[in-house]
Parts: sequence; structure tokens; C-alpha cells
Amino acid sequence: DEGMISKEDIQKDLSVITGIDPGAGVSQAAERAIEDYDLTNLTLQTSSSSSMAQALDTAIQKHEPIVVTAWNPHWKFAAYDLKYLDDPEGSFGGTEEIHTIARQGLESEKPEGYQVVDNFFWSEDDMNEVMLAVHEGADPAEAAQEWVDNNQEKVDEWIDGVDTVDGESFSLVLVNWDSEVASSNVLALALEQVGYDVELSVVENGPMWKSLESGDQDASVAAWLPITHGSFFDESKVDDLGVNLDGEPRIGLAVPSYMDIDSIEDLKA
Ligand code: PBE
Repeated sequence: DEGMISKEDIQKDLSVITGIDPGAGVSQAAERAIEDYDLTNLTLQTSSSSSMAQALDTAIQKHEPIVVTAWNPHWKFAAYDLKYLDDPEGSFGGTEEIHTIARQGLESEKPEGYQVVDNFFWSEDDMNEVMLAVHEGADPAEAAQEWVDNNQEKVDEWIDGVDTVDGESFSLVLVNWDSEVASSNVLALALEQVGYDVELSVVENGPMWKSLESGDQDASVAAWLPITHGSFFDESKVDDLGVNLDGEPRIGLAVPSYMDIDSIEDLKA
């Protein structure tokens, strides 16, 4: 059962793009791709990151065709032999940036916390380390703690010169995406090191942006720009604290490498 699956068989057998949560930017982009490439034979099936990962695992065990909405950094590229499909129409944009965003007023109201989230910056390799540990079964908070224990010198750069506080609350808002679970849990530990009592709030993508605009939440490290969350960013009054990841994040459609196609165009029946 080791052979390549031909383009003809893929077009015959595939009826869905296996997606994640409907609010994700990559879901919007996948709908865009269905239009741009006229993929009338496919519909986007939304669910969650974990169901997508489960479906991907099952398909690979069975050596069946599957196309998923994908992004990196993400552990699936280390766990499986996957390839992004070329996107000549640019439905998914190009290289993205992951930004830290905060509610307006945070800088003056919680200057110490603001400084820490503004300083937060790590690499794609760092993020992958935490994500892989979680994928292999670690609790996210424990995986983050282990990374911090092994990389305190990086955390020191984020908290260096920041005054300590005495148990003040600080809320980080995120969506349940593996990449953002990793970054938010690590940043929470850095904020705790300067004395904050940190709460992580997991919501959907739209509500995440709204909760910062309304001031209900303090900050987030989950903003993917310019394409993935471009429309949310344009519509929201939030402070953009800039890039927090050194790497080349991107979104797109990915397939197991045993599928004999290279481009989104090849999905059209
Ligand atoms: N993601 C992970 C998100 C941003 C981070 C690519 C799944 C999205 O599509 O909105």
C-alpha cells in the first residue's frame, strides 16, 4: 500500500477539504480558494484543530487521500510527511507574521505587563519544541514550564528591567490552535515571573479580537498578519505590538506526500 495516489484517483475520491474551526483565518482563505480555483467538487468541512489532526492521522494510516487546511509552525510537519500545495492564485497569501496585540490603554494601566508582552519574541524552533511536547502528551502548562526551565536566558530578555508587581491580574486571550497554545502558555510564565496572576482565556477567533477591542482582555500573541487575520485587524481598534516570532509562518492547503499532486489547481475535478 506504499504507492502514490494519482491525480485522477484524488479527483474521483476527494469531496471535502478537512478544515479546522470556522472562525480561523485559514478557513476563510480555504473558502476563497474554492472560489478562486472553482473547486465545485469540494466543500470545506470545518471542525477543530484536533479533529483535523485526527482525520489526517487516520487517512495516513489508511494511505487514503486527504487535503487539510494547514499552517506552520505546527507539529504535523514533523509528525508526518506532508507538502503544501502550490497556490498560484495567492488565496492564502505568502509568508505571514505572528504579532502581539493588546487592548488600547494597557500600556498606561499595566506598564510592567505591557513591557513583557511587547518584549516577548522567540523562534519557530522554540515554538515547535513546546508544540511537539504537547502533541506527545504533555500538559501545555508543563511543556511551557519545561521550555522556560531550559531557556531562562530568553525569558530574562523579556523581563529584564521590568519592575515586579504584586499579584495583579493579567489576561491573555487565545484561540485553541496548537501554535498559540504554545506561545500563550510560555508568555504566561514570563508574566508570572514579574508577579502577575495570569489567566488564559480560550475563545473563537472573532471574539478574541472583540475582547481586546472592548478591553475585557489584556493582550494576545495570536494575531497572524497581513492576510490570515487581515480583516479582523482592519476592523478592530487594538494596539499592534509587532512581530513575536522569528520564522516563516504560512497557511495553505497541505496533503500527504504520497498524493501525486503539487498544486491547488490539481484538486479541480
Ligand atoms: N491558524 C493558526 C490561525 C492562526 C494561527 C493558522 C490556524 C488561523 O487560521 O486563523
